[in-house]
Amino acid sequence: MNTKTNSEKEIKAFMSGLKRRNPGEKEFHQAVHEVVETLLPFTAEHTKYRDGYILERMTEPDRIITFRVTWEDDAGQIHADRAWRVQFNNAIGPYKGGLRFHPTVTQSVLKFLGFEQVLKNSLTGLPMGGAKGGSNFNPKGRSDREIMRFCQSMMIELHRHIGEDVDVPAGDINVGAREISYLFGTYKRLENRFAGILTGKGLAFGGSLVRKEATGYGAVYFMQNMLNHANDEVKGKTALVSGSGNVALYCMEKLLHLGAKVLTASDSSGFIHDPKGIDREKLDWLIDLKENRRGRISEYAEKFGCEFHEGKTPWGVKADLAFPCATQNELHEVDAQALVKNGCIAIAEGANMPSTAEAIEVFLQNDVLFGPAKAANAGGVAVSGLEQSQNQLRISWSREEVDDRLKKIMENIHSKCVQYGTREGKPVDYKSGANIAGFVKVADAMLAYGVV
Ligand code: NDP
Ligand code: 2IT
Repeated sequence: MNTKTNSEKEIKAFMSGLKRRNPGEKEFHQAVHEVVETLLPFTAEHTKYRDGYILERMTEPDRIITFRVTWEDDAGQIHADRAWRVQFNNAIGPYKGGLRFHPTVTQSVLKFLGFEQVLKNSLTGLPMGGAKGGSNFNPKGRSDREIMRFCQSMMIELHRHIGEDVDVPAGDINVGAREISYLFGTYKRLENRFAGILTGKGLAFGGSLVRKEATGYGAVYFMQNMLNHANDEVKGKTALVSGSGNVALYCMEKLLHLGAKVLTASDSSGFIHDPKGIDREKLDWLIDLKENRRGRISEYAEKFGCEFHEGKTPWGVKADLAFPCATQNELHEVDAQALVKNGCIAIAEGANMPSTAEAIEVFLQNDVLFGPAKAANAGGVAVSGLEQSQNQLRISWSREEVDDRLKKIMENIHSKCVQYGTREGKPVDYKSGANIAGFVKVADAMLAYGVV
């Protein structure tokens, strides 16, 4: 039997065990499958990891905390939502990862995100373990006071599970500056201590410059590294961006800084296509719309006279680069085929697991440079790590200092992917490179600890 068939059998056996232990958790299965596909062949060659049962141990979270969040809306109606914190792995540092508020949040979604976070955080080179949390609470249409009461109630339980040396949550979908502030204010009252137990904080109370921009900027820096490595550049390229939240907006900003033209933006209702490009003035308007007025993307089309495509994603538009920055599984096989057909040369994933497994296969088969989420969007958590360092030292670095560090971290992540993902006569396989490089550091720490 050849090696390929051998490893295919092993992958199948591994996945059937994982599915049996985690029934119905399809997002978690998807995230693990994408990783073991690369890692089982690798551990077959580096047998200390296989003999140490590392992959089996790494795909089982350290613990999952589930709790009820009870809160009262403005009309006096009581609600009971469900929340989780999945503390996945702290082999190389305290747990670290965001909190998501969205009706699609399930234990499976948080396990996929927590698992990815372990490898992503390892890639940053900073001492951070991986975790994820959140709630199926739907904040859409809720008043500030309702959001505040929800966050306060959530922290009443969460505070006993976090700490600067234990677990440091941050934002994710629908958890931004406003929510982090409410959560932090409640923690401070409950514990009577001022400490860096959350990142993404306001600048007045321990936040870091560039944290808000870091994920989007980082994704563009990663793209720049991929293109430079292939003797190309971002300047002069056209780009598709999906989403219009934290990651998407600052991805667009950095694309403008580097001289690219951004053609699209979206939200869950559809996408806008602006063939003239989203310039600085339009982006400022969009940032205000999304960060302050909490409006819908269709308003952009009305304001600037371009097309709004209801219920659609932007992947059918012709462009050189694509940045999926909204959510998981937002880019399917047919979308990948459309991108390839239209001459797209590179993808950097700003969101977590935005491309389906089939879509990734299309990119790799067609020699499109593919920057996977755990590498391309690691800039956000990396600057969270820098926020933690600043908090511990009780100092604040300048914007330039943080941005320089972010650039260097993204460069290092790119180099590690190249180290493990270089293929003879083909473009770098960033997917495999990121999986192996992220894995090795965590796995070595786990081996060193013995059987625990
Ligand atoms: P935001 O809440 O700021 O923005 C999310 C954007 O995606 C919104 O435009 C939202 O539209 C859209 N969106 C959300 N869910 C869906 C859906 N089911 N279908 C279509 N569109 C959707 O979140 P972030 O920008 O922070 O996060 C975006 C992605 O980036 C997520 O995958 C997140 O995990 C990832 N990420 C975030 C980091 C961070 O630092 N914030 C770091 C690394 C990764 P609408 O408003 O209509 O819901
Ligand atoms: O997915 C992610 O990396 C984040 N949401 C950011 C996590 C963090 O701790 O900053």
